[in-house]
Amino acid sequence: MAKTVHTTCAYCGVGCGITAEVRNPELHLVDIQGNENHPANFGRLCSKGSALGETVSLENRLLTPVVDGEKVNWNKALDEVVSRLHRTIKQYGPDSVALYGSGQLLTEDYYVANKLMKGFIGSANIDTNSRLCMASTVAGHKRAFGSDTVPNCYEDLELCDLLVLVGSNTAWCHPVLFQRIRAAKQQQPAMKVVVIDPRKTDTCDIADLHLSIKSGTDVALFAGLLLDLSVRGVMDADYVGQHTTGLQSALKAAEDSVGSVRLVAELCGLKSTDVETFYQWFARTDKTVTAWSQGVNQSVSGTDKVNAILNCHLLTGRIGQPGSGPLSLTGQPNAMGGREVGGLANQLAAHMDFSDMDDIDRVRRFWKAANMAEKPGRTAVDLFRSIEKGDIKFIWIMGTNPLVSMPDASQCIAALAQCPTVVVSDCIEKTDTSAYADILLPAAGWSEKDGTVTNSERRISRQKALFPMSGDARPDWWIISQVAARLGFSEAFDYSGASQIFCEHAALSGFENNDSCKRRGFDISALACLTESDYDQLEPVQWPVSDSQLSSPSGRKRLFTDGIFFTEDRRARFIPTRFEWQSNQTDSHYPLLLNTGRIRDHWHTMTRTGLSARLSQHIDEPFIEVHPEDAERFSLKEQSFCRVSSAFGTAVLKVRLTTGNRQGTVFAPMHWNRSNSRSGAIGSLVNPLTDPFSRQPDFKHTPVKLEPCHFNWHCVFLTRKKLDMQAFTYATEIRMEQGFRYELSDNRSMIEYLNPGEDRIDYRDPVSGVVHCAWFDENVLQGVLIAGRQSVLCDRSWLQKAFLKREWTVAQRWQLLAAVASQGEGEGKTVCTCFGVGERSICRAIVSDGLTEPAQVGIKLKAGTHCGSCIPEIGRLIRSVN
Ligand SMILES: Nc1nc2c(c(=O)[nH]1)N[C@H]1C(S)=C(S)[C@@H](COP(=O)(O)OP(=O)(O)OC[C@H]3O[C@@H](n4cnc5c(=O)[nH]c(N)nc54)[C@H](O)[C@@H]3O)O[C@H]1N2
Ligand SMILES: Nc1nc2c(c(=O)[nH]1)N[C@H]1C(S)=C(S)[C@@H](COP(=O)(O)OP(=O)(O)OC[C@H]3O[C@@H](n4cnc5c(=O)[nH]c(N)nc54)[C@H](O)[C@@H]3O)O[C@H]1N2
Ligand code: SF4
Ligand SMILES: [Mo]
Repeated sequence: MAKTVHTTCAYCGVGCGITAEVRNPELHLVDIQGNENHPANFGRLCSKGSALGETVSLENRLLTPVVDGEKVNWNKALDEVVSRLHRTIKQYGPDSVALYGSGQLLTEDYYVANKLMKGFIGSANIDTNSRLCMASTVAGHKRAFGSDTVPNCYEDLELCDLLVLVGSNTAWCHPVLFQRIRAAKQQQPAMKVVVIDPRKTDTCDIADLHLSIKSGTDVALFAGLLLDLSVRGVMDADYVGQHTTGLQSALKAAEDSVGSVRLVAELCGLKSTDVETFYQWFARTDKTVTAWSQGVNQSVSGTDKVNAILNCHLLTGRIGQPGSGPLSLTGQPNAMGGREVGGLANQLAAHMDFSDMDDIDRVRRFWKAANMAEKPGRTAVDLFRSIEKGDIKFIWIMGTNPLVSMPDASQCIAALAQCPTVVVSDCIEKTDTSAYADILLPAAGWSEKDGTVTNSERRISRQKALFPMSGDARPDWWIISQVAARLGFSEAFDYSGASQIFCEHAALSGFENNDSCKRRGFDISALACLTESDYDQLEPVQWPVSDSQLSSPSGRKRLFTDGIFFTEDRRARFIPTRFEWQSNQTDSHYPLLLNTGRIRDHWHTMTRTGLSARLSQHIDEPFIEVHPEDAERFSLKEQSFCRVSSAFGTAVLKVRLTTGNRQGTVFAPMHWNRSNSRSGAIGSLVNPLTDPFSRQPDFKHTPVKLEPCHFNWHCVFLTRKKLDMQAFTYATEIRMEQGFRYELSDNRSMIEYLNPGEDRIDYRDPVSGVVHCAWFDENVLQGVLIAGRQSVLCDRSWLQKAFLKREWTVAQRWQLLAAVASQGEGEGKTVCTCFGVGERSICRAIVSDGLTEPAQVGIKLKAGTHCGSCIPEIGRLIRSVN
């Protein structure tokens, strides 16, 4: 009998509810469906969520602790962590120790990690990958509202009449919200969507206006909007008068730096008429939601971008109202939970700060802290610099893969290589970061863990275990508590389970949180006394959840509806934002700007989505998107190789031409790394500048140069066994259902490194250098190799499917050797991941049946009818074919 478990998706900050049917817990067999009752998704899931069942195998799992390369038991591993920690603190003090965590830890893990560092080790050197993700929004919210509080909720994306999406590729990165928006727009065609992004992404599929803004200039656009609204007299004067301060200086700053619509258009590289249209729509639409993500946050002016947006909402009183307000779209499943526990180095805990001695004292008393930190710690980029300088001698990395995801990643590699102690807690054994670990600790992963996460609309949901923990893997909170106990703090870390930690966190949120102290926004004290079974049955709820006057016992959709904020005078602040260039600029050496970000079917550094064959087919190799005119300037062609270099590092990537990018800007995905690609990791190129307020890195803005790069040997190699790619200059590993595909290129034939089997059929042409080769074991296909001096053109998806086939006739072997699919068999590149429908099948159907709408393609082939993420791409195929 299958067991049904209601849990939450492992991936993005939408926080979709999942109904999992566990078919076999030992074999990790599970069917994943969207939970129809979960208020984030109402049954929907995207391609990544739907494929979760394919990523919970034991492949590449870290299942035992490892110390200095030796597998050991937990006792030994924990003793080693503690003795090295002790030694470091004794010799160099608590600030020589750091913890680098993640928005993918559960709230309970995060709470315990923060408590150990700030309350018991006595250093605030605990930062997290949320610094790379949400720090600018946190800083912007705090400057404007006095607290890091998201005022609005998902429903507002459906209720609004104007939706402004700034620096957000919602279609690929928050796909279920994108589906909700699309459905709302279909119901209410008058609703307008504006997309502000230098790239024409799939999100533009629903855009009425796309502002292809010059990278990094959003402050000018929104400062201009503030000015324009005030000139038009579109201002809620009562609201501004009663609930805000600082308007005049914000207007003055806007006037000084942007002045007129014409100047805004010039600064932002936009048409004046488009800017005018956007300003008009914003001015006349009361129900306006502005939602943003990394195009705003990951910038040297990220915090100012956030405040420039918030200023416009404050001026119009559009905050926390149905269908109107600002809504930051968080990235990770628990980035918000991390903000709530205070997991950033400049936060203390539960919306309390180091800037307030009363807060420090309050947390000290609540935790009965032995060594309370009293000042902020080091933030991510600074932290890795301090490791290299030798100021930090012990780092514990938990739930993040910084050697791929940090800017100037080569610097981070150098730092870890010489750090005396590197501890890594991960559920995956081989990652770019784990390669530098002295101690590896096996963490339980999604599907084995139990706890809570908070999504972008402040909704706390339960994540639950589907299977027993594998091998020696343990939850992160357990690992941290064991270390704490061995350090002598057993009383404060004597947790029996996640629910006990959650209750303590909830109690801290309500501790001395009333009007006689400074009231704090984050208050879930009504959940402080949950029993274990209450906790197990906890329904998704939006904080605050408290019995006190400000909140309500069953949570709240919207905040600041009454115009009361968390600043001392209870008024929101307008923040003067001036447009100034602070990023690195292009010059004759590095004439183009590198923008980096995400693709539809992969998650970050691919440690989990890279395990799914289905998710690996939509975009199978690292690439660089280049505008055709830039390509011509630098002698590049579609699918040619390109060396991309910045002042910090180099990558070799395949070119994809697109007119969607602004000229002068190129885009590369962040996902590929040294474990699955020889030259596709982009982190080493990204400049390490950070925003002065939030210290969030400028991931979207690095000057680079492009040079053509030629290889005279190319090969596609499909095999059931993993290949060591070290010998190759260009190599990418792609997961297929029955093994791996490798795309290889070099300057000489590398066939000697590839190992065809004995039972082999060969075709070799010494004149052209072409080699085709397939080998079998008892008539079961083991490998295929196709190499030559030109890049290999063949249908990869068809070759991959050949590995599923059992019996091979002689004729079929020949057909395989020729690598030519017979008519009607070739699917081409996967477009619809859910049903495995390829580009060629879709084009054939469009032509043969004269299809003109994605919905018709759906009826014919099912493509686009499950998660809907591929609908924009199907639309593009229809337009290109017809
Ligand atoms: N498929 C998938 N989904 C994910 C993730 C994933 O790895 N894969 N990760 C999750 C996480 S942690 C995060 S943080 C989110 C990120 O979600 P998004 O922020 O939506 O994703 P990105 O691709 O990083 O960047 C968004 C867009 O910002 C644009 N941009 C760049 N510079 C500027 C600028 O100066 N101004 C403006 N207005 N736009 C600019 C880029 O062109 C890009 O299209 O996605 C989450 N969802
Ligand atoms: N160039 C460029 N770089 C970027 C960005 C960008 O836009 N461009 N975006 C930045 C952003 S917004 C983000 S959020 C980061 C993300 O970057 P990372 O956090 O480095 O990426 P992940 O691959 O999600 O890493 C999570 C790690 O935790 C492991 N893991 C998963 N679950 C658990 C668990 O329960 N416990 C433990 N201990 N480990 C676990 C995974 O196997 C994986 O190794 O990347 C940043 N880097
Ligand atoms: S949108 Fe996709 S990745 Fe994000 S939570 Fe929902 S199913 Fe998971
Ligand atoms: Mo993120």
